Amino acid sequence: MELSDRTVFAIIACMVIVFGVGVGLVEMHPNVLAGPKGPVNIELEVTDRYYNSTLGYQPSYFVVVNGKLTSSATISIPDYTVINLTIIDKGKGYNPIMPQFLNVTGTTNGKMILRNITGNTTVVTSHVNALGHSFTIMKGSSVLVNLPVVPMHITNAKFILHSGVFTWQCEAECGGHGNPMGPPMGVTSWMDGTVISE
Ligand SMILES: [Cu+2]
Repeated sequence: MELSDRTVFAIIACMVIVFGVGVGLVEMHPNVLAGPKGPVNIELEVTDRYYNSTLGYQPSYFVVVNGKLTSSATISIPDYTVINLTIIDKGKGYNPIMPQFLNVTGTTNGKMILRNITGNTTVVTSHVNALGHSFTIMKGSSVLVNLPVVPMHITNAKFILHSGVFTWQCEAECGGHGNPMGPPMGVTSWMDGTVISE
């Protein structure tokens, strides 16, 4: 069987493309081919802290490091790694939110584990009926990960991020004193910040 010039050209072109994609993947990140690393545990806590004399105490996200509450302004996580995220909401208040943020988005199994803070109820779910806050990771205007955070509950879910600088924010109307879209909504290290995945 003789292959026509055109067929030979097509085969060579395919080989070049496959080789190029392979090199591209390896150069992009070794874990793309090797599979994600992890899991790496990240723990967040939502609890009240003093905002100012007008608003008094308001809910705020913290990163828990060795049992201590630290700033949530920048949350650094390893890329291409399974992140095992736990969020404990010590607040008691429920807040309005756009309905899509009642859903779990972007986790490895599309679900999260929701445990009562006292540990006596645990459910695996992709939706809640009401929440206090959301932990929402955005790339521009698109949602990468959304976790509904329920008062007096512990939220736990796994997700993987590619390399990049993203934003995190709470989408609930949790602003204080008759201004639900006001502070601490949109305030860095309270209900808003950066996620660096590298
Ligand atoms: Cu909030």
